[in-house]
Amino acid sequence: MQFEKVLIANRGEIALRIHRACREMGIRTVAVHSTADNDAMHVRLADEAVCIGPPSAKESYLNKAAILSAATITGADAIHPGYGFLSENADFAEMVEDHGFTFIGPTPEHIRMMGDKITAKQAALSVGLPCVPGSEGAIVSEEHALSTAADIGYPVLIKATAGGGGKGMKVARNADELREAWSMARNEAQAAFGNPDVYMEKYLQKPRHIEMQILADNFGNVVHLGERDCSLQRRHQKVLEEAPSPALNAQQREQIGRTASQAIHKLGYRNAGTIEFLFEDGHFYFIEMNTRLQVEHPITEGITGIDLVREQIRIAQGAPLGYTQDDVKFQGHAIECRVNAEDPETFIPSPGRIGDYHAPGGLGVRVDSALYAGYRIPPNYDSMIAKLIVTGNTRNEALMRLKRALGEYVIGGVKTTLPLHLRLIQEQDFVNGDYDIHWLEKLVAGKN
Ligand code: MV4
Repeated sequence: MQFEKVLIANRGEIALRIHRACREMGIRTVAVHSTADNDAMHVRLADEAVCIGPPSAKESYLNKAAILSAATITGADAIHPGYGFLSENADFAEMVEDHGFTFIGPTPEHIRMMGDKITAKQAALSVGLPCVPGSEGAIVSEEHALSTAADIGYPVLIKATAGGGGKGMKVARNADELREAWSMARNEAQAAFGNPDVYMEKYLQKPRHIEMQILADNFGNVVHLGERDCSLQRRHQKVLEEAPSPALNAQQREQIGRTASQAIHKLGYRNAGTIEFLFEDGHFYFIEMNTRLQVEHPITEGITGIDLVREQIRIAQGAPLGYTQDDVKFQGHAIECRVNAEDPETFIPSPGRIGDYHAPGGLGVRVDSALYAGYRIPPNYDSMIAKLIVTGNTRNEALMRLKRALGEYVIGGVKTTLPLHLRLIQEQDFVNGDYDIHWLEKLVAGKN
């Protein structure tokens, strides 16, 4: 089925990204927006726009009924959820389909399976993905916690099954710490997610975060689009991502790509997805799977030339992939900097009116942003205001280009994390590709 009209259930740069793919495919677009976003660029660019509620995300971009109503009154064929908001909400995906629209993404069953980190890990194990040693399912008692830790060895990590993204994790280095960590993790998980279930893994001390992008159609065809290294994070927020990972050799890359594709095939998964691994001492360990388009998808587009949103839409329309793994050619290196409206030292959000605005350009430079001069960044949403993506034939070329492009970027009127990026890319460890998941945290704290 060819879509004539797609509703974009998101805002900001990702709403523009989806709109652009639709436009190039001859598909009309419907924007939805809160009253805080009346002047937002995604509203201006779309063919139609529907106001779905007040500024608070809960009453607008998370308002399932309002979004479904907007799809109904505009006669949309399909809904693209973007990332964040309702993108990994299985109930929403189900409602979308129940109302006769196509959800541009995986099935509600796969979203649900991967949303619960215990069932995700059980599924991963069942399809041959290497996992971090740990509990088989939930930890049901303090005694169970202690006996499991004795089996796998300290340090251990307690994670919330409803968590993900680092919320509700507790490290324990001995039995005393574990007794405390177990009850604290349960209480926090109950408070944060309404689900107290936790599980346990061996705590890996210095891993990198490497994730595999995959695409799967409805006919069992699966390709992987290589890995992204997302180790540069602060408080579980990614700051800079690159592809390929400077830490992998060709054989490791080939092996994890094949393993990931086979797993996705066995799961019967469809559409775009990302398998997250920790990588330490030459070994991969599955941690989670993301069932959405990710913020950092442009670096994968940069090294493969494949338009991920276009592929998501084609797959949702029921088209076969039309190419095999051998047809996917990897070329060069890509780096993405997330630019946030935040103080670069304290990371306190800095919403407000954009004054001067000048985005960099030139060969190998891409800026995904919904900013414009005079735009007022509302205080109600995520502080990411732009992504600067550069590509080069080599990592060094990409780095030089990134430095050049960061220097050109002018965003007046608000504080941004551009200075943090300029500093980060001058660091010798970063230039050498020598970093783990804790490196940026230490740099920001002045401890490197
Ligand atoms: C881990 C880990 C060490 N060992 N699991 C944090 C976010 C969530 N997605 C998984 N996380 C981690 N899981 C084991 N067994 C360390 C982290 C972690 C982390 C992972 C990726 C990127 C940044 C991180 C920062 C702190 C901790």
